[in-house]
Amino acid sequence: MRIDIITVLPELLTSPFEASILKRAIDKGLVEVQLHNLRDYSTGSYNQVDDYQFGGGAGMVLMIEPIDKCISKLMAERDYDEIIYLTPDGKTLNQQTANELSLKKNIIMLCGHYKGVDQRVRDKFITREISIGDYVLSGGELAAAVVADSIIRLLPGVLNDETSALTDTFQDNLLAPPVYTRPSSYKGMDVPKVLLSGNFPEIEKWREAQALKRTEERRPDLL
Ligand code: 6GU
Repeated sequence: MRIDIITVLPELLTSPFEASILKRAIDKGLVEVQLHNLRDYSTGSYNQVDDYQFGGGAGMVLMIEPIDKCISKLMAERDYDEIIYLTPDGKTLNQQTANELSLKKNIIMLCGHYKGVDQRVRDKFITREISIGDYVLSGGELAAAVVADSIIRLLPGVLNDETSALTDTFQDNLLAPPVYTRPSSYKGMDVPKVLLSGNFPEIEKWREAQALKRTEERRPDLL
């Protein structure tokens, strides 16, 4: 898979891909992530990528021309399955969308900024608009990192234990059960006995019951 991210703040998007699971996925060649600085595609005199909105009103709008130049250059190099615009008025990201996107080959992500992008960019290029929740961020960069992380960890070979994404919270619309590690007793706090029993059918039954209980208590909307 290849992910191209178009942004006015590439420096906000370097560290997420330079550590831990995402770095390993890139090092193993399972995914390629390329950052594109929109300013490199500006046309005007002083690297301009945004301008005042027609009709008046506060806030700058990302201009169509640099975005068109950047996206058109990428599209001339390969076919893209999705061109995603990160925006608080998009569809809220969930595990199903992450699963779907993890099956794609080439994806462009465009990070919004200020008041957003010229609507004509959305009309002409964008295949999907994604938000990461009902709150406002300063720009789409952190959202792009979240979406990329949710996709990349699902690619075959990225997680150590291939099955572990299958037991994630949300993969079956249930929250994950509690987990424990050594010591089995700490300052009077004991690990549930069943987990130490070695009785795997019983352990599985306990985990399912705990997952259901947790979901009923915390996220009844998922049931
Ligand atoms: Cl994708 N962008 C911005 N600016 N704010 C957000 C968001 C995206 N998702 C939630 N809040």
